[in-house]
Parts: sequence; structure tokens; C-alpha cells
Amino acid sequence: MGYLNEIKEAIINGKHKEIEGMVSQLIKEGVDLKQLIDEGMIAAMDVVGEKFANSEIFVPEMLVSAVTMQKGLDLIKPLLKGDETEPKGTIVMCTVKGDIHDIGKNLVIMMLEGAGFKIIDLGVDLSVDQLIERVKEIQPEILGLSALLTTSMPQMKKVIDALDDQGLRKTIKVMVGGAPVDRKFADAIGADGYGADAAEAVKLARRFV
Ligand code: B1M
Repeated sequence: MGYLNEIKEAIINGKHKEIEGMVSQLIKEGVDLKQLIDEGMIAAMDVVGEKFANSEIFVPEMLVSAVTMQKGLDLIKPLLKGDETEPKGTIVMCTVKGDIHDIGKNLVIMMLEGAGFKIIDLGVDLSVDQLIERVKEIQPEILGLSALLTTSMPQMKKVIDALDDQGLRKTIKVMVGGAPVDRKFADAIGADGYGADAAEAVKLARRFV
């Protein structure tokens, strides 16, 4: 479908000024939002990642593509909101220490909110101590950790170990995700679940509460 390619190209090429007009138009036309996100936007980021890995583009270009994608997602976000009045449960989400990638986390949050969960987003680059403090304060049913770097993944285990040390592990379900994370890693660090994408994260969260 032509429009998916147009969105993909706009994100790859960092057309941050044009993207809002393009996405708004597609929303008006009633396109399939899931397809727009998966086959247009996420597919674009995969190409951006490949180009970066091949040194065809560098961090500034990668950042402009990220900003472009986030602008598009911001327009879709209100349309995913569910109509539940009572939240299904509270989920604290963050990207772990040493990692500032947040598009995947934000997408997972959008879907979880759409499914009726109350989300407290603690942002990115969150230290174990900061996180434990907030978990004690908020007492969520679920903690969601995202990591996009192989170097930040070990932070997930540090968080789980710290929850254990603080006697909080049994009261909270921990779900993990992010491009380099897989089920085997999630099992090895003692997480309760792994979500390959936002839809899986929603399924997991529903199972946990
Ligand atoms: Co970076 N980056 N980046 N980057 N970046 C990657 C991750 C990389 C794979 C690119 C590459 O080399 N091919 C590579 C990591 C290599 C590795 O660790 N093995 C990399 C690198 C190296 C870096 C820097 C180190 C570059 C540098 O400075 N030299 C640097 C690190 C900064 C830091 O974090 N400390 C860096 C910086 C950046 C930008 C800031 C420029 C920008 C991020 C901007 C932002 O997020 N606001 C950026 C981007 C955009 C990317 C790529 C191109 C795209 C990431 C993305 O947004 N994907 C990425 C390449 C790639 O992934 N293909 C890359 C789209 C997003 C929807 O997918 O986040 O995977 P994802 O989320 C998915 C699932 O994983 C899952 O659901 C989401 C929806 O399907 N999911 C969960 C995610 N979290 C979940 C949590 C769950 C459940 C599911 O439960 C809690």
C-alpha cells in the first residue's frame, strides 16, 4: 500500500515538518492504525537502524527520524484510548539506566493505556535506586522495563535483584522488553514475562492482574 511506504520514507528521511500533516490525513481517511504503526512506522525504524549500523547515517539523522516517528505517534495516541472508567491495574514503566531509547516504551504505554491500565511513566535512564524508591511509593501491580542496548540489558537483572533485596519481589510482576531482549534472557534474569511487542505486553499485563 502506497501510503505505508510514504510514511516509512518520511520517517527514514526525517521529514519532521511534514509527518503531522501526512498522519492526520491518513487518520481522516480511516486507515488501519495498527498497520500504520507496524508496517509504516516501526518498519521505518528498522531501516534507520540498519543504515546506522552500516554507517550510512549517524546519530543526528537517527534522532531526527525518532522525533519524526514520535510526532506521528502523538497524533495516534488519543485514538487508542479505551473507554474503561475503572483502571484495570497500575503499571510503572521506564527505560533502564544508561539507555535513553523511549519510542518502544511509549508505544507499549499507548497500547496499555488503550487497554485500560493506569500507567506511571518514569521516563528513561532510571537508576535502580530511583526506581525502587518510586515502586515503594506507588506500589504498582506490574513493573515494565524496556532496554534497547545490549549494554543496558543487565540493568534489568539489577532491578529484579534489588526488588528481591527489598522484599518487594513477591508483590510485583516484572515484564521486560526491547529489541535485544528475548524470552531466554527474561527467564534467566527472573522476570515474570517478556513482551516481543506492544500487543504482547498488553496480553501479559492482562494475565498478571
Ligand atoms: Co539507538 N541504537 N543508539 N538511538 N537506535 C539502536 C537500538 C541500535 C540497534 C542501532 C544499530 O546499531 N543498528 C544500536 C544498539 C546496538 C546494541 O546495543 N547492540 C543503537 C545504538 C548503538 C545507539 C547509541 C549507542 C549510538 C551512539 O551514540 N553511538 C546511542 C545510545 C544512547 C543511549 O541510550 N545511551 C543511541 C541513540 C539513539 C537515538 C537517541 C538517536 C535514538 C533514540 C531516540 C528515542 O528513543 N527517543 C535511537 C534510535 C531511534 C535507534 C533505532 C534506530 C530505533 C529504535 C526504535 O525506536 N525502534 C534502533 C535500531 C532498531 O531498533 N532497529 C537503535 C522502534 C520501536 C517501536 O521499537 O524500541 O524495539 P522498540 O520497541 C518495540 C519492542 O522492542 C517492544 O515493543 C515495541 C513495539 O513493538 N518493547 C517492549 C519495547 N520495550 C518493551 C517493554 C515491554 C514489552 C515490549 O515490557 C515492559
